[in-house]
Amino acid sequence: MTNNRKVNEWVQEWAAWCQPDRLYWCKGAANEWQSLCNAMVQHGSFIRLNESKRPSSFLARSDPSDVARVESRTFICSADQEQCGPTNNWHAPDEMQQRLRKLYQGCMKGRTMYIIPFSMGPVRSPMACTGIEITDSPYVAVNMAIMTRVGEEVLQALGDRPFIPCVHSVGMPLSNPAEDTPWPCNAQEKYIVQFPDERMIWSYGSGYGGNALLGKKCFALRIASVMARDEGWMAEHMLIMGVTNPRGEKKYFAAAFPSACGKTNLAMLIPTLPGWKIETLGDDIAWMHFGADGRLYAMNPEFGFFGVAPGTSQRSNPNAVATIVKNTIFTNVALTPDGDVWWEGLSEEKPNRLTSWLNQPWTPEDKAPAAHPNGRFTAPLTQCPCLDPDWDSPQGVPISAILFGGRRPTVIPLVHQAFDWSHGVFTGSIISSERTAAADGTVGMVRRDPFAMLPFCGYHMADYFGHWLKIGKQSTADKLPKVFYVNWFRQRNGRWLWPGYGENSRVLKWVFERCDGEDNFVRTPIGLLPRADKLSLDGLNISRDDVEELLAVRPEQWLKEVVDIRRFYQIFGQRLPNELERQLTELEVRLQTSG
Ligand code: O2Y
Ligand code: MN
Repeated sequence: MTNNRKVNEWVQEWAAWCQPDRLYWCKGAANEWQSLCNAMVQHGSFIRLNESKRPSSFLARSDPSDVARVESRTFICSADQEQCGPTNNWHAPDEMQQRLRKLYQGCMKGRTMYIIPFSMGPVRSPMACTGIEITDSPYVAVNMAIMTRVGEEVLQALGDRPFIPCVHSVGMPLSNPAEDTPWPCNAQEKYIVQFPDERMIWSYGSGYGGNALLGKKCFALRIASVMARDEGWMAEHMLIMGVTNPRGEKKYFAAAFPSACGKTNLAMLIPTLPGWKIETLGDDIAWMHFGADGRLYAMNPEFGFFGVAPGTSQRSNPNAVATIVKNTIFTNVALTPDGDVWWEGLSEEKPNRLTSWLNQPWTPEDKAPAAHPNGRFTAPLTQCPCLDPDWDSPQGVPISAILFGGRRPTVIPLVHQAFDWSHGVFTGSIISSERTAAADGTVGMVRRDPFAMLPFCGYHMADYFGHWLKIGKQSTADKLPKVFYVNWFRQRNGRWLWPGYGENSRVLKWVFERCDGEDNFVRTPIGLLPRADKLSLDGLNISRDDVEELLAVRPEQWLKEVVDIRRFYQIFGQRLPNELERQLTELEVRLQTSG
């Protein structure tokens, strides 16, 4: 209970409607987390991992039908359908509320309702916002306690101010506790619903990740993007990192890449370049506000990592491996005979005998993977060995560079810089990835994911482009972050041209030096590219030919790209800002008149 009358009334109203057997107010203490986890072990929802190998850590296996975010069941219910835009699913808010109210009635029978007061951002930071999630899932309660700042202090700091109400149910009421399953969910009906006008979130039927941990994509991106539009700040799908050069000079970068393009790896990168250092502030979400000095300051609203396990290894991301050594919840990965976890890519050699994420005996001969490709770890930020000293700063950190990127085997060079902010907004609006391997016959298809926000923007994407352009008018060019576009994934005949991982520090160095205004570039029709002698390649086994290809800008390929962008922009109709149309035409003219 709290002194905030609105909170109490809201909780009582929902308790009366959902009819849980009991209420539990989460206080956020370490012993509370342990006892909730113990109770889940007792119940069969968690397996405690071998204490001597992975202290205080647990494995959960989801229902096989509930393994990822479901975009088809994600809705933006704005009163005005036009506000939702062509890239989101819209539904009329009244009708959606009626439909969901019916589903929520009695949905928590036989269960506990957990009330989770949480802060996105450091409690009492001027950039932080408070949410309260009610849920009938203890899995959600213990994951939220890692991913956000939870507890009594949050309610005290809230006082009698408003909060973002977040309602979640797995949608499986119990008439008899013996009917429960380790991972309750509703196989028939799933809804992940944002109401941007009321600034509230209702989720039903799924217990997994972004569908259920409502502070993450639902609040910190979809609802926060609407708040940011209305209040003049930015809620972005971006990592935040500190970059220090050998002279000890430090800058902060933010970077947006579509889901599953290696943001966590970049955020925790160990540079191969001597004397350079990377420190992590966040791997997924950045909230950015202007400071009094006219610079953009970024803060990670989250408190933990919800990272993809498969592919995470000592080679790909040693800092992530060190982060998850204790106090970690693993979901949908494999279990080793000695009570530890394993997933594809963790080690080159596959263990002889495992229990798969489907709780089946598994051997290396099995065709299906032992871990689900979207298997996850939930681990505290504070356990990251390369955590930035300012990770918890209430004012955030000043951003010098924004990096956009995607997976493009051709056309897009390793790195280029936008001419200015508006051109940078154009580059963000055309982020794309190309399928290089797919079972569904879409290989070679370019998918646009503007600002990596396509599934996460809570309003009309064309208005969101307009918001970015407006942000650029709120400060001056010398104070705004410089904008870059990177592509680690360029190929020739199916062979990667760039080694990636720690070697990406070479590109970060060029970006750093660009921020200092160094004369290290050549001007091309698409932007500023590294002068070949100014990209540090010492000690890298790469041919001149490959470097040339990595930095090649081919007007004939780019003119085809222009056609594709023009087709993509058509979905926004008249609402597309004229400035982006102008940027596209100017690019076309520069390409036509080049060389
Ligand atoms: O499948 C899920 O629910 C997880 S989605 C996710 C989790 C952490 C960071 N990013 C993402 C994403 O989809 O971008
Ligand atoms: Mn993400």
